[in-house]
Amino acid sequence: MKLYELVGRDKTKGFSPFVWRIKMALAHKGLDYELVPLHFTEIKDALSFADSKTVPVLVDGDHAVSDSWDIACYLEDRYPGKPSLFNDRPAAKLFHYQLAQTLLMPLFRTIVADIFKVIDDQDKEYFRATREPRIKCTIEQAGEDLEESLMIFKGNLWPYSQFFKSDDYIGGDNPVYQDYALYGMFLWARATSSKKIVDDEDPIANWIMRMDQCFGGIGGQVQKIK
Ligand SMILES: N[C@@H](CCC(=O)N[C@@H](CS)C(=O)NCC(=O)O)C(=O)O
Repeated sequence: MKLYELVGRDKTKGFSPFVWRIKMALAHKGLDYELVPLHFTEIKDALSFADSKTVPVLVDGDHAVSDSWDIACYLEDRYPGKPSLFNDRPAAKLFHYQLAQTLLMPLFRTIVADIFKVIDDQDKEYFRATREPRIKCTIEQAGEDLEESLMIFKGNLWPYSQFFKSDDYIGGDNPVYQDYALYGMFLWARATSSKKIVDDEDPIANWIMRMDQCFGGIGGQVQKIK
């Protein structure tokens, strides 16, 4: 299997939140794969074979699957004998989409100036041209004026803080797809930004520590950028 991922100047450090959830899902299923690193500006041409303009793309034999949700479903359906990624697939799908607006978007605005620093020079112009319309200001303005987006992000973390006071994983005793989708977002932030986005005493911090230890610590190996 091959998993296409997004990298910055350091080609060994993939940071896409969408790819990280699939790395965790592959580990959950116990499947081996080879990583193919891509810069932003390489994605379109490199993935035209899969008719995709975004990572992750997974190639498994003759099958090329794009989009993180479709990849998770593909893995579940193709490898039913391996541990299941879902307790409840429709609930996981709803979670997948809820995450995008409630957490990923405000976090993106909070760390976009930091992401800009880690991406490769060849990607900077493309990143600015495509991302500034999304955040409706310049990357530099977002970097200076991040209090509001960080406050929205932290406010939207509230249900998770409540949940992890008493529960170890969204999956119950073991993590499932929703844990990986949420965790991927924190790895994205850790790999690109030095900002503190979760307070130490928040129960989410303990869940992140548990997630860091899963599958030989594949996520835990991601160092907070200085
Ligand atoms: N819906 C997609 C979103 C994936 C996505 O947005 N990936 C970003 C990297 S984090 C990407 O490949 N962007 C390419 C670009 O902006 O040109 C999924 O869940 O797989």
